[in-house]
Amino acid sequence: MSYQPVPEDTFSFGLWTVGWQGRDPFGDATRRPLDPVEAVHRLADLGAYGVTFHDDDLIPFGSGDVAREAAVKRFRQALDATGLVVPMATTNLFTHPVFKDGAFTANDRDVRRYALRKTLRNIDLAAELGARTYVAWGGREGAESGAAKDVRAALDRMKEAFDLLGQYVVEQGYDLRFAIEPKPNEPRGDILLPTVGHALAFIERLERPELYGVNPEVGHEQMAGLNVPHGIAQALWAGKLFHIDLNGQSGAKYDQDLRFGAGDLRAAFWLVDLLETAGYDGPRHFDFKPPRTEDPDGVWDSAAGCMRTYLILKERAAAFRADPAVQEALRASRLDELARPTAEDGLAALLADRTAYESFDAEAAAARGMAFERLDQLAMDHLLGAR
Ligand SMILES: [Mn+2]
Repeated sequence: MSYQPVPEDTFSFGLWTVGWQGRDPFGDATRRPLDPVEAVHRLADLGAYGVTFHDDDLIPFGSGDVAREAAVKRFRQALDATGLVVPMATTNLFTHPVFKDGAFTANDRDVRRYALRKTLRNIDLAAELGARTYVAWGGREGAESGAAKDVRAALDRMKEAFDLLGQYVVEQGYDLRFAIEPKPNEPRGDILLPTVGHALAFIERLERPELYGVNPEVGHEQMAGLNVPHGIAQALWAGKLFHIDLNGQSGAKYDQDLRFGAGDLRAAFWLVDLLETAGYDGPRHFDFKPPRTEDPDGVWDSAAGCMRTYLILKERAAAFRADPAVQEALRASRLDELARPTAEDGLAALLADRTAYESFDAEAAAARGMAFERLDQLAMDHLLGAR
């Protein structure tokens, strides 16, 4: 197997990923700026199919209309030349100091109105470039101290913002859905909608819930100590996995944005297994940061590594599922029983069934082993290439 990515693999990258200059809270940039046009060409050469952007990645903050049109024109020419598509776009509502207290939930009303207009403007560009998903990461929607944010009022303002954005895409006739990206903390001490579960519950309070899903990021869930494949599975179960940010993270610490598969490799294996078997048909989008130790060659090695690891894990997961010993082990662990409804005979039949309670032998059932260790070792054997 060559593990050479092709456009059919639907791998996409943000301009801000390969374009990250390595500036962190303790150190200056270690790399020169990357021209978005060069990024498009290099990603196409590596086998990616799509490129995504924040408005400010493509059009520097504060650009006038002429500079804006020129930047978009060059970008569009690069897309046409390479065949790369723009599956998703998003708004930068966190870098400029005006967003220091957030955007849609900033205490200052004029900042909130500005944030909405900035987003609406980029939604027009996203639609123009053919994007089908608009991601919203509320990077600074949060607080460092208790009285600074009335969370219930802030959630009212968040709902107001998303309802207005939804009204706009409907009125414009855009074929665009929103994907809310949860993150528990960083850069704010605590961020609103911190996990997939919070975001899913929030979406159900919106006026047009069908327009909104989630964009979970591997590392963000792990920062909260959560099991990523479980969170993604619930999003899929709810029909809400509109997009995904793949990267790597080593446990609950700062947002590392490692290349995909670095960090928790087991979680990456189960995540690929899930995405490839559950019918997820969106882009495989990488939101990572090539470490600031890397020169430009290292940046492209890091990007290529994201895709290569995904393809290796996809092959290993498929081999795991196809292995007769695994299928037998899955039966021994009674996964087929879990797939069967608990009371398809109905409530009355359940109440009438004496074997369900009166004569149920709890001690015998308790004595049955689940055989999960044998099953998991088979997975490890496949992951490590030993089967
Ligand atoms: Mn991240």
